[in-house]
Amino acid sequence: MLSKKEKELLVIIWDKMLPIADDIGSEALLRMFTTFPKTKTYFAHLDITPRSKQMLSHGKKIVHALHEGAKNINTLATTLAPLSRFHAYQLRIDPSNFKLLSHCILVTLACRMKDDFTPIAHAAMDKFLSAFAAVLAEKYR
Ligand code: HNI
Repeated sequence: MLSKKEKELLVIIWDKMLPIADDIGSEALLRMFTTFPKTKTYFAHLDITPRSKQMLSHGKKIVHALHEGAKNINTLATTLAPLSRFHAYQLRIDPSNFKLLSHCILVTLACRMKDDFTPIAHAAMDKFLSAFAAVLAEKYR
């Protein structure tokens, strides 16, 4: 469970990331593809070389979705239902992959935020990403 303070901190962090959403998102994707190569199979139709146009634009979409999630954290399941359905029924992403990308997002933020990535921020973000991933996996039942 996220406390009120943690929820507020998450909105502050994601607000700050919005102007560099394409950087953050594409770095997280690159980390996922490098560290967990099987995830590349879902992106065979895109150019996944570092900082390609498609990597930047897809990365941006991911960060915008996370930002929306942080702003609507009390209604995460309803807010993310369309995105969950899309990943489950259209894209058919194995839900175990959500944890892998979550981890790569966390590492990316740790690198980018430097001293602002406090233990408090780390814990709040970890809880948020776990909740987000769990909701994305919800439509698979
Ligand atoms: Ni995901 C499309 C957000 C995890 C594979 N993904 C999207 C879109 C958003 C998004 C937003 C664009 C939707 C649209 O066009 O309507 N994805 C997220 C988020 C997470 C996530 C926030 C986790 C935190 N996606 C994953 C994972 C995989 C994945 C783990 C596979 C390993 N996603 C895709 C693919 C697409 C996609 C593939 C379609 C890309 C395209 O442009 O064709």
